Amino acid sequence: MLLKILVGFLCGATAVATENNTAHQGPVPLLLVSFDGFRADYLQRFPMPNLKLLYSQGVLVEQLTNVFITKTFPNHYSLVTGLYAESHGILASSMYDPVSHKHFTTSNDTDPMWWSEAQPLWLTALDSGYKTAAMMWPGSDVVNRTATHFLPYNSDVTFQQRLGNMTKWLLGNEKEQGVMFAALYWEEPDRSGHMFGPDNNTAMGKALKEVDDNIGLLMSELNRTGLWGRINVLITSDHGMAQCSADRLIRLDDCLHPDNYTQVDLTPVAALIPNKDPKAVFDLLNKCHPHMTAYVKKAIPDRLHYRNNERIQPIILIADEGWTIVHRKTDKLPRLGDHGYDNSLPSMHPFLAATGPSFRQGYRISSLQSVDIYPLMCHLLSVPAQPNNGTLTQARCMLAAETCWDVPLMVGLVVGVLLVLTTITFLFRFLSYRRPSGPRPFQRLQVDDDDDDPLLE
Ligand SMILES: *[C@@H]1O[C@H](CO)[C@@H](O)[C@H](O)[C@H]1NC(C)=O
Ligand SMILES: *[C@@H]1O[C@H](CO)[C@@H](O)[C@H](O)[C@H]1NC(C)=O
Ligand SMILES: *[C@@H]1O[C@H](CO)[C@@H](O)[C@H](O)[C@H]1NC(C)=O
Ligand SMILES: *[C@@H]1O[C@H](CO)[C@@H](O)[C@H](O)[C@H]1NC(C)=O
Ligand SMILES: *[C@@H]1O[C@H](CO)[C@@H](O)[C@H](O)[C@H]1NC(C)=O
Ligand SMILES: *[C@@H]1O[C@H](CO)[C@@H](O)[C@H](O)[C@H]1NC(C)=O
Ligand SMILES: *[C@@H]1O[C@H](CO)[C@@H](O)[C@H](O)[C@H]1NC(C)=O
Ligand SMILES: CC(=O)N[C@H]1CO[C@H](CO)[C@@H](O)[C@@H]1O
Ligand SMILES: [Zn+2]
Repeated sequence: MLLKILVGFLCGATAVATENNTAHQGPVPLLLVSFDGFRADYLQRFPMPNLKLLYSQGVLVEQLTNVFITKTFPNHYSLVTGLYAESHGILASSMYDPVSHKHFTTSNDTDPMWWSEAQPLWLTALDSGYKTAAMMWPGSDVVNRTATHFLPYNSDVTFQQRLGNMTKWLLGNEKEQGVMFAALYWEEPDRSGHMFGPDNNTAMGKALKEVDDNIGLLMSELNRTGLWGRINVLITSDHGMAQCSADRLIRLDDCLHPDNYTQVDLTPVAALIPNKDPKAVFDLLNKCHPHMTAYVKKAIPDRLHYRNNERIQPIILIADEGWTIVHRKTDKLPRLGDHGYDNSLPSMHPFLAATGPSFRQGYRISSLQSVDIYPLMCHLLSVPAQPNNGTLTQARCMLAAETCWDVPLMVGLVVGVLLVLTTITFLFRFLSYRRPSGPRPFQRLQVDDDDDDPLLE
């Protein structure tokens, strides 16, 4: 009976909340911004006033579980395809393709064959008849097919210049319609994280102040041009950053002469091709160091989703958090901060902030899979999603037009209300029992009308 009243009350609340559904107004432009290497806990460690203002008017996802390996290129392609690295084909910053015998590096990345195992959202949205733009996003300057607007990668182009061009593309002009989907990339705080290490508060404080200033610039530029509040904005990142140390080096040459394998990638995830006797090579690497795990390709754990692709080499070595793989005794620590490690590590996780007419205001969720952002973006743009590894199940809770119960909160509420009502009932019965006029047998307290309650089935 009590449950029925409660359910009735909740349904009423649902109806009120969904009354002003803006879905019929059609999609609004979407701007996706990535600040490379923005570790989730920077948000707690540094002030970030502009970013806080942005998500206070929208949604914050405190941690994104990104994809393995936790490097820039794989994760940026996952954000715009919703696929794990094994399914989109961008598996690392250094790759070798055994079919074409080609080599990929981040500075030689424009051969379309590397990118053609998946289709990024700026192309899918183009096929839906929209104009799109991709500014310096990995894969955006691939030669045989691009977004409507892009610029070839050039780290000398400032954030302000990237933003200025992007705003122009979003606005459009008499001749050219504005873009519906825009992706914007910026190198910080990744660059500072590598150089100084994420634990250096002085250096990271400075880098994050600059990032926050850039977010302020973005908000004021969108405001100035009348776009703020009319478009949806997502601010996110590809991965976090771990502190490295000269005391945490793994020297491969101590275990095995480098003549025994061909190296495709080195740290923190090494990709190696044994030259001969794969078993002997693997055994030596397997017992090489307590802070490094070796896998033959077929034994790479399912949860990493990093096995089913030609471009994954026969042996991979995964260093523990904060450890660096090098070759010789004389090799120095290459970077004070690094990423690429296991994607279950919180230090590898980025965040997501969202604001705009489609999003709830002042809402928070603790975590989301980064592959879920793609189906969310397709939903926002009403673009048919390509096959992907994400779902809308959790991400839809971020949307203003969706009703989505926070399960722990609702369970707490239901239990709380039941407790209060039960207490009142008992008190009432107890008091009437004590009244000399009508004492009642205690058995009457047992509730017997719950036979047809759907919630109890
Ligand atoms: C619904 O939203 C629109 C636009 O935000 C607003 O103009 C209108 O007053 C709202 N309607 C109700 C019933 O709240
Ligand atoms: C870039 O990679 C292609 C293969 O994809 C190769 O043919 C070419 O030589 C490489 N260029 C440089 C400068 O390494
Ligand atoms: C671009 O190149 C890829 C790989 O070579 C190919 O699969 C794809 O069809 C090409 N696309 C266009 C539009 O030419
Ligand atoms: C667009 O970027 C170029 C650099 O490629 C820069 O010179 C130009 O000023 C930018 N445009 C705007 C409007 O900011
Ligand atoms: C932190 O970074 C600053 C540069 O911003 C540098 O001067 C300082 O030595 C670094 N501190 C440590 C402990 O590495
Ligand atoms: C946008 O501009 C208006 C008027 O100048 C100002 O009141 C508002 O705070 C600005 N909003 C943002 C998010 O910058
Ligand atoms: C990810 O999605 C692709 C495309 O639908 C599919 O081929 C692949 O099996 C999926 N991976 C997992 C682990 O479900
Ligand atoms: C296991 C294995 O193949 N070891 C070889 C590694 O390379 C050195 C130097 O070329 C050889 O002497 C080892 O036999
Ligand atoms: Zn990096």
